[in-house]
Amino acid sequence: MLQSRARYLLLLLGVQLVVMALLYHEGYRRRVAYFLGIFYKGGAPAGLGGPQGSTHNASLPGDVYANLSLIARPPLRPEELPYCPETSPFLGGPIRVTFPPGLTLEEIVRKNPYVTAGGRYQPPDCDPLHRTAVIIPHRNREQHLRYLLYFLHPFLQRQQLSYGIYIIHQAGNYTFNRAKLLNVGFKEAMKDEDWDCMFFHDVDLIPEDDRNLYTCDRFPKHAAVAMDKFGYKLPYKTYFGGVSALTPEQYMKMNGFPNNYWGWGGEDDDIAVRVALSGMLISRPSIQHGRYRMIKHGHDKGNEQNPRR
Ligand code: UD2
Ligand code: MN
Repeated sequence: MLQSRARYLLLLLGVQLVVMALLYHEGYRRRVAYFLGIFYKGGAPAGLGGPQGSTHNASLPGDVYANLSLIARPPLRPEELPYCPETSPFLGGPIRVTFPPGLTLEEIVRKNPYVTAGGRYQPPDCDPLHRTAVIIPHRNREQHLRYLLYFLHPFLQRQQLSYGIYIIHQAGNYTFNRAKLLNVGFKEAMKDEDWDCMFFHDVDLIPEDDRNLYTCDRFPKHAAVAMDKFGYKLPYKTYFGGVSALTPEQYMKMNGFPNNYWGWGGEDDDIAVRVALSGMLISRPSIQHGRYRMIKHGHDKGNEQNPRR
């Protein structure tokens, strides 16, 4: 009797040791992530409507700032933060895009308290799985820029990315060169940090669904697949304009973008040809997620149609 009791206790001790060894092996952060996972399993945090959320109605576009107040810094040191989950609990699906009148940069700063100088952000509550730089070619589009920043900051924060936004401004009045500005942006951003994904982003395109993830894929990604200006359809199969994303490796493999397209048009098709010539395919989000509104505009001075494209 005594012997079998001792054997039972020994077995219990053994099991305990194995469990402890496993937990140690997985590391502290994974353990915390596991417990947070249990916490989020019952649905997204209250009132949030994440992808598994019980209250979310995917057909109703929501306020892009709705979930941000739920993101808070826990009382942990940075190295103690758990990894961010594979799917962010802060996603809400379709976004309502309306342009607030009289919007100022100060208002955008006020609404995005965790963004630091240079348009940089780290999730305060978890260790991000992705680091994305957004490169925006720009000149004389101050109002469009304000609207884009107003939507893009909370959009990226909902995705729990580490990110930086780079505005690449062409000085002077000489003919505009979008693709060359994108090359400049790539080079400058990579001096700052080892980004794992670069988003090349027109200043006038507002994403309309936060499930359109600003992360890179196995192949160069064309993200702006469904724009209002093209009736929410792809205009043609090899179209690569508007918003696209490459890893630094993909960018190097295709030798970047052309520098010699001055003025409007053609550079996006050239980029698509470079992708194909370097033996890569184009990856795209679904037509439901890759939706964008283009802010209406006329032709810019200094970006006349390029006759030699
Ligand atoms: C289309 C493509 C765009 C590009 C362009 C041809 C869409 C939504 N986008 O844009 O990716 O291939 O054709 O060059 O179809 N910009 C300035 N200031 C200027 C001129 C241009 O900031 O004076 C920037 C800005 O980021 C703008 C982008 O360049 O969004 C493209 O220029 P656009 O918006 O005038 O051309 P669009 O809408 O025909
Ligand atoms: Mn445009």
